[in-house]
Order: sequence, then structure tokens, then C-alpha cells
Amino acid sequence: MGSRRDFIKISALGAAGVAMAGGTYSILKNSNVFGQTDQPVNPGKYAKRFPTYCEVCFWKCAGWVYTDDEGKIQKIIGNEEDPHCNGRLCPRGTGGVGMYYDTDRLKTPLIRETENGKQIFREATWDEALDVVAKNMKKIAEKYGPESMALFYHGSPGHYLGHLMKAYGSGNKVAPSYAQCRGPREVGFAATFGGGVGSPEPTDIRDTKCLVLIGSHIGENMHNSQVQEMSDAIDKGATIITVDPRYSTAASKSKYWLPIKPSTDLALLMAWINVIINEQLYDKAYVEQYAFGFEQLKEHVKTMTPEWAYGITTIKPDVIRKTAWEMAKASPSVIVHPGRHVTWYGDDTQRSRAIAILNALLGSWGRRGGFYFKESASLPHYPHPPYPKYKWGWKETLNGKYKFAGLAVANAMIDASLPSPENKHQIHGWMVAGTNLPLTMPEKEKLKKAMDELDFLAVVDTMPMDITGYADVVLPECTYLERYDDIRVSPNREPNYALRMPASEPLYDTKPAWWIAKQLGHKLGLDEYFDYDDYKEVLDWQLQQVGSSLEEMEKIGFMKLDREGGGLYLRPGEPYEFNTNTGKIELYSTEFAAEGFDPMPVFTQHPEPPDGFYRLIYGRAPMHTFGRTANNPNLNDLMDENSVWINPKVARVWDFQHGQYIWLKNQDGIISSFPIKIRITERIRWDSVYMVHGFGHTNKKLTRSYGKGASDSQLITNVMIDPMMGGTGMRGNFVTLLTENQREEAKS
Ligand SMILES: Nc1nc2c(c(=O)[nH]1)N[C@H]1C(S)=C(S)[C@@H](COP(=O)(O)OP(=O)(O)OC[C@H]3O[C@@H](n4cnc5c(=O)[nH]c(N)nc54)[C@H](O)[C@@H]3O)O[C@H]1N2
Ligand SMILES: Nc1nc2c(c(=O)[nH]1)N[C@H]1C(S)=C(S)[C@@H](COP(=O)(O)OP(=O)(O)OC[C@H]3O[C@@H](n4cnc5c(=O)[nH]c(N)nc54)[C@H](O)[C@@H]3O)O[C@H]1N2
Ligand code: SF4
Ligand SMILES: [Mo]
Repeated sequence: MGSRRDFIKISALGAAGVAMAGGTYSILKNSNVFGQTDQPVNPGKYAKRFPTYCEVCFWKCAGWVYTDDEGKIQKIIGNEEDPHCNGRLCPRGTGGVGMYYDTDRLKTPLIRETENGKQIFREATWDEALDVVAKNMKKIAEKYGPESMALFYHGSPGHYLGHLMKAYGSGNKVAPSYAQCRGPREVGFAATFGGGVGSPEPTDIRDTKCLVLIGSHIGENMHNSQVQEMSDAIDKGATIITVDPRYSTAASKSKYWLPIKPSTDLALLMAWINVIINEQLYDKAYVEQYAFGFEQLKEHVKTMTPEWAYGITTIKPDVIRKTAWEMAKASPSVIVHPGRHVTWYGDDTQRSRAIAILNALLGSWGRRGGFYFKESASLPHYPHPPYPKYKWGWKETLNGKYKFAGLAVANAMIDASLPSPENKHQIHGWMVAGTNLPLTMPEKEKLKKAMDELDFLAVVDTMPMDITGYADVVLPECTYLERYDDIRVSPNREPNYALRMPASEPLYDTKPAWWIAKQLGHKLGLDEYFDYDDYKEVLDWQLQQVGSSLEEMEKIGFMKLDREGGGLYLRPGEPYEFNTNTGKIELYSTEFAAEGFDPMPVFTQHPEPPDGFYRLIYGRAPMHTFGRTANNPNLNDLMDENSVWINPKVARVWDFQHGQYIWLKNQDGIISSFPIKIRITERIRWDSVYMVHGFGHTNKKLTRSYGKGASDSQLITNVMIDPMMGGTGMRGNFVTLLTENQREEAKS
């Protein structure tokens, strides 16, 4: 069956002219995975340096880009003053140069056309390509109203294109980094402490005495300063407790590894709460002064004993008690880490709530070695006319569901793009910038159907990623090393600014997203919203308002400011009003109760794998960010495919050998597009298999990563939706293992 929008494999366009940079990268050197600042920078070799902040992941470490006397980018090192990195980039940040030098990059705008009955991409000028985008946006506005356009984004381009969308009349700006990532955590913590966690997480790891990791695999999850602080805390003797069905890197550094049965963490958390209350281990003064609902909570957890949890989690009662005592001993310098990618089982908001409650009982919120009060620098918005009022927005696309969604829900936006009787507000056009939806969203068939229904789809990306194959128009953005972007103002212990400026002219015919947004604005008659010729003017204006300038920031790259909002921690007995209904830390959530949800978390059992199937779990590799780095020449060198971790017991039953390639088939009969190599290891429970996310790319134009490894996303066809905020729980999928022959049979 042909579809209106066939997947087009982008053909190699333009001569691949640029050679790889020669620089050496201190990756995984001396077992220290971070780049070093103490390497002398040879002034003869490196002629110039330019400030940047990294876009290889969203920790946004500030750094310096060095070029040689021919203006070629040679290396990137961390900015010593920046608390996100303390002068050391992670292997991915160091390897970011590979994004610039990747000869598979998108090189010119492309327009989908039909030639002899076959759909192809034609190389186009920017003017032509932007004309097609603007024409289609106008058509959609006329036919359905501008509200029917949606922007899917991740990272820097979102701001400029989001501004364009709002000026055009749509408030549908949506990032999978909410409902596929940290949304439930933000809701669970806000219901408890009156504020979300945000990024970077305000975890005071450097001063903690006890760090509890529930699935957060810091060390493989390479969020830079967090890994550094954890390493320092270990050196200072902190106790690490890791709860993970897999013996993760963090587990290997832990005093306690709790190899929990996947999907049962909420029972463990409730049992910990039970012990901490019943054995009077909680911070009494803190709870008395700041918390609401203690008596209800005490009553609620009465039967949730370690013995009860043992039957569910397989974690022994004495281990549950001992680890609870460890936390209490360290209190308040203890962190039960909120995690980050928390969309696991559909009850994720409530699991995050349980984590927040546990922290509240231990008195760690607003305390040294627990969670500090973060602060971010402010910058005035560049002036523009008010946005037009839109008649409906992302909230209306939820059709009354997901009351606690604080941001747009990507999966709901996809649902809203499918025609259906209950869909009063259908989306008809997408712009996708910096998110590779086929590898990011579960339920790939639904995604494809939705894309097929669209009147128009434009993609802004740097690489011929899988999503570009579905586009009507592809707009090639230049990489973060070739552009100005907004000043980074992310929160930290001290507020600060970091600048990104180009270290090189854009290679090929690529352009920054701010420029793309401005040109589209012009073609849509929205010039008044883009009152500048160059984004430098915006940055300079903003910096002038706060007593600095672009000129100054180009020299220093990073600026730390004084705190204005009070101390990092609560002073003993300090009166404090939390931003909740009661003004207190809510152990009993009045908000949840008012909307008919459990005011305190309740454990429910999740389905378990049928015979011959194993739970599919996934995570990160230290040298890759999702799928965005799989093709990066430097990082591909370090790891070019993922493997599937299988317990030796399971390997024996199936008679599989280490290194053998197999296919995975899920509960709905979906077979992985590509085979995956077996890693036989005791480090995984026998009831689960594990793989690193971000492999199994399907676009042939990714010459290094096409067909390498398997995609977890493809096998995630069962999602467990969080009824509170719409997050897609993705760990309720089960796979069985197929040899080549069995795959042939299964296919026929
Ligand atoms: N190198 C690198 N670092 C990254 C990223 C990256 O792409 N690459 N991405 C960044 C982003 S956006 C995010 S959101 C974070 C994600 O990083 P985390 O928030 O740390 O990731 P999770 O996916 O929640 O955790 C993965 C771990 O959960 C374990 N797990 C699976 N099922 C269960 C279960 O039922 N219970 C428990 N307790 N554990 C389970 C897995 O074995 C694995 O070790 O990483 C960030 N850091
Ligand atoms: N199965 C499964 N699904 C997941 C996860 C998982 O672990 N497993 N993790 C979830 C999590 S935690 C998150 S945060 C999301 C993240 O998922 P996404 O938001 O989709 O992030 P990436 O996969 O990094 O996709 C980034 C896209 O941006 C492009 N890109 C890179 N740099 C630039 C740039 O400067 N400009 C532009 N315009 N494009 C650029 C890349 O080429 C790529 O196409 O995925 C979620 N989905
Ligand atoms: S943690 Fe690594 S990849 Fe992420 S921003 Fe920092 S250096 Fe870049
Ligand atoms: Mo994420």
C-alpha cells in the first residue's frame, strides 16, 4: 500500500569535501572519562578560541572551541568557570567536533517532488524551500486556522521557531523531552514541594552523604557535573545505594545494589517510607515545621512493610531496613535522586511523588547535601508586538485528559493529528526541529499514520536522520559550532550567563534556526516580530540591559552573578512558604485529591513477561546521546552498535553464544529491522534484557550508523500512559529472541 508521503532516502548531495580534524581527543583516557583542562593548549597550533556551550546533550556545558590558523576547528575544551562542567567536557562534548566534520550532514535545502511516479528530494535554494514552507503554512491557516500547525522540537531551534509559531497564531509547541522524559517527575515534585526539579537538577551531590539512585544510571547517563560530583562524593565516603535490575556503572560504585524486579519500585519506596515513619527515623523538626499530611501518610503506609514489599520486589526485608537506616543516618544530607527519564510504567507521576515524599521525610529539600535552592539569571525579552490570541492550543488537544500536564504532550499531539470523531482540534501541519521522532516516540506505526495524514511536514535538522525521510521540505541547520544562539541562563547554585558564538562560517548551504525563523516570518508577513538583521543584535541588546555586552561575552564566554534570592539552603527553623495549596510540603496532595487521584501513592501490579519473553529495558552509553551521535565519526569510533544484554541462565536455555547476532520480536509480533549482538552477562536479571537506546538507524544516508544495532523504540508498541500527565510508560514491552532461521520462519 503506497502512502502519500513515502519515506525518501536522501541521496548524497554535493561533494563531501571536508577532511576530519586531526586533533586528539582525551576520551576514556586513564579510566577518566572526562577531557582534561590541564592539557597545555599549544598556542601555535591553535590560533583562536571562541566561546560556546555544548549541544551534544542538554546539560549545555560551556566551553572553548579552538581553531587553527586556517580557521579549521580543532578541538573543544570545557570552560573552567562553568559549574556545568568545571572545565572538563564529557566524551560526547569533546567529540562534538565530529558533528561539524560529519560528511553525511544535510548540505542544502530539499523539496519533495514526484518524478516519473516516484517521490524524490530535489535540491533547492533557501528561497525556494522557504517559499514552499510559507505557502503551506498560509494554506493551513486559511483552511483550518493557524492553530492547526504544531512545532515538535528539542534544544536550541525551539525558541526561534516557537516564536515564529506564536506570531503566526499557534501555541502548539511540543517537546518529547516532557512526556517521554521528565514530565512525571516535574508533576510529582511540584505536588509535593510546590516546584519542579528542572535542569540541571538542583541535587547537592558534592556534599551528600548518601545518594540513592532509582534507575538513574549516572556514569552511563553522562550529565557532566552530576557525574563529577558523584565521583567526588564517593571519594569523600558517601554511601551510594543503587536500585536497578541491571548492575549499572553506578551499581558498581555502590555499597548496596538492589537488583529489583522491574516495574516494582513504587512498592520499595513505600516500604522505605513505612520503615522511616515506624522506626521514627524521619527528620521530626523539619516534618513538623514544613510538612502537611503526616498523620494520613502514617496511616496510609501502615501495611506497606518490608515483608510486603519483598514479595513484590524480590528485595529482602533486612536489605530494605538497612538501606532505610543508611538514608536516615545521612539525613538531611541525603538525596533520593528524582531521576530524569522517568516515563517507565504509567504510574510514574506517583512513583516520582513517592521519591519526593521520601526526600521530605528525610528533610533533604533545601538542605546541604540534599537539594539546594537553585537560581537562574534573568534576561529581558527582545521587544516585539503582542502575539495574536489563538482559539485553542495544546491543552485542548488533550480532550479533557491529563489534568496535570504542565507542558504539551508529544504523544497527544500525534493523536491529535489523526482524524477521529472525538478529535475536535485536529493538527494538520508539523514543523519538526531537533527531534528525531521515529527513534524517539514509541508506537511507530501510529506516528507514521499521523505523518501520512498531515497536509504538510517540514523538518529542520543537521543530519539526514530518520525523520527527514518523511518531510515535504528539509531545512538544513548549521551545527552549534557555526552559529550564535540564545544566552544560556540555566539555573545553578549561582546564576550565570554562557554565550555560544560561531567558531566557523557554516559549512555547505546551512543556516542557523534563528535565520530560518526570521526568513519565514518575512514570507508570512510577520516582519514586526523579527526586528533585527542579525541575532547578534538581539543578544547585544539583552546583554546591554544587564550591564554587559556581546563584545564582553565574546571575550569571557561565561559570567557568574551573585545570588539574589536568598540562601542555598534553609537556615535552622527558617520560616518558609512552599508553593502548594497548604503552603507546606504536601505529604498528602490536596491537588491530586481535588482531581480525584490518589493523594498518596498506591502500588499496583504491572503485567509480567509471558513464557519465553523478557522485559525490554534500555538506557544510555557514556559516549552517545540518544541517536543523535550514532553517526558522529569520533563517537562512532568508540561504539558503533548496541548489544543486547542477556543473563547466562537465559543464554544456556536458548543455547546462544556471546557475540552471536539475533533478532528481537516483541509481544505484538514486531521484529527488529536489524540484528543485534548478544552480550552474555550476570549484570542483568534473568527476566529482562537490556540495550542502549539510539541505534538501529533506518536512513541509508547515515553511512556509519545505518543498520547498526537495533532500535528499542521500534519494539515499544505497548505504552502505559500516565493518566495524570500523559507520559508514555515504555517499559511494559516484552521480547523473545530469534535466530536467523527463526526470523525467516516468522516472516513467512
Ligand atoms: N551518555 C548519555 N547521557 C545522557 C543522555 C544520553 O543520551 N547519553 N541523555 C540524557 C537524558 S535526556 C536523560 S532523560 C537521562 C536519562 O538517564 P536516567 O534518568 O539515568 O535514565 P533511565 O532511563 O531512567 O534509567 C536507565 C536505567 O534504568 C534501569 N531500569 C530499567 N527498568 C527499571 C526498573 O523497573 N526499575 C529500576 N529501578 N531501574 C530500571 C536500566 O537498567 C538503566 O540502568 O540521561 C541523560 N544523560
Ligand atoms: N525508546 C526510547 N525512546 C526514548 C528514550 C529512550 O531512552 N528510549 N529517551 C527519551 C528521552 S529521555 C528523551 S529526552 C527524548 C529525546 O529525543 P529527541 O528529542 O528526539 O532527541 P535526539 O534523539 O537527540 O534527536 C535529536 C535530533 O536533533 C538533530 N539535531 C542535533 N543537533 C541539532 C541542531 O543543532 N539543530 C537541529 N535543528 N537539529 C539538531 C539530530 O540530528 C536528531 O535528528 O527521547 C525519548 N525517547
Ligand atoms: S554533558 Fe557532555 S554532551 Fe552534555 S553538554 Fe556537557 S559536554 Fe556536552
Ligand atoms: Mo531525557
